[in-house]
Amino acid sequence: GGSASLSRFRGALVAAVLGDCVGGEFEGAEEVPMESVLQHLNSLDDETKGTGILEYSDDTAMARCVVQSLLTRAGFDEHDMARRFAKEYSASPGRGYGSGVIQVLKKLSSPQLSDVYQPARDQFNGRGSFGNGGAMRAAPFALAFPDLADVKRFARLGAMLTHSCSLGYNGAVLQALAVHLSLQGALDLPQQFISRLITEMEEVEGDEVTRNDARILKEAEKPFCERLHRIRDLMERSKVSIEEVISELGNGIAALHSVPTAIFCVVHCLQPRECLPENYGGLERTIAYSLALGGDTDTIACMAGAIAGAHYGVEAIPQSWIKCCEGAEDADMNAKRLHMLYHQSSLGG
Ligand code: F2R
Ligand code: MG
Ligand code: MG
Repeated sequence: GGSASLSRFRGALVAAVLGDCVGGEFEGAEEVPMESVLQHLNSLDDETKGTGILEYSDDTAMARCVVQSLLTRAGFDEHDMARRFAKEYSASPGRGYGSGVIQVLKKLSSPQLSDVYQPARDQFNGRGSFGNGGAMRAAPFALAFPDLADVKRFARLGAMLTHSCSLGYNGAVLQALAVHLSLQGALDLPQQFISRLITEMEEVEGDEVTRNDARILKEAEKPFCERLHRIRDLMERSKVSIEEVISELGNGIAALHSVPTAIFCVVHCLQPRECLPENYGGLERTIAYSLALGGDTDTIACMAGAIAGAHYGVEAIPQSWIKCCEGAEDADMNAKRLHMLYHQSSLGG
């Protein structure tokens, strides 16, 4: 489809859910042979194997709250979004949430709470979380707001409801920016796509708070920019092993060790790769490659899925995969609603 087409919206939201559902199988695994990944994905095609429904985890549970809040309020409302996170957690606490964020979600359910950002600020002795929980649910901000400045502003605020460390919320901004650019067709020129992300993140990471957090955590002055430069270096190499990707970019639960990794998975899989089946299209390659990295596979595949889905569109997703994943059909319906909201806003509403 063309720039910001309905197919791209549906692709982004549905492929994010698929990444979460199929990635759950390997979350936390240190090594994941590609053979095991392909076996898992092939079993989704084979109705006789009766894989059953793959359940979504916290990644999708929270993204659904973001979507519902943005649609119901026709924009960002921090109180409404916080209330939805708390309600969702109390209804389904077993979705595999991060061990720290649970405290925030419990506090957010208190009717006495006036500042909805305070529980997140109290995390980790006041340092705030740098986990990828803000980034894993950031894609819907790119699907609700056509304006780049809005995407940055609201992805940041939405993440800050649980993640007050700049290395957490800036990861959410980067993920939302990647989906925003991909929706516009920017992945047709992958080098320029990364350069644009660097330009935007130079500004995002240019503040005193980021510099301070980076210094305390012994990271580069602009940590996400530095990782984007590493992606550019990896893209220039003719061969890159999975071990090198893990050592350069990471596969962990921190936003810094997973958002750039998800972006790399997408750009790396724009072309056919030796380690992946020839009959796979780009979206299937991206999901398979994300799982083969091991570590935080549900979240990396979810974030890579959103960016790749926005590029390839919903037609690139195998129907058999959609049928196996809890919440995929809901995501498809919600993508249509977000598409309407986005195009209403771009008319100046
Ligand atoms: N939690 C998981 N997976 C682990 C086990 C799940 C398993 N399926 C099960 O059911 O047992 N996955 C989900 O968590 C990630 C998102 O986490 P989020 O929302 O960022 O949580 P949190 O607790 O804020 O941060 C995660 C961990 O990072 C470390 N951390 C964060 N900030 C820190 C800081 N300032 N100082 C020290 N450590 C910090 C802590 O270990 C946190 O617990 C996704 O993968 C999602 O799928
Ligand atoms: Mg999860
Ligand atoms: Mg995860």
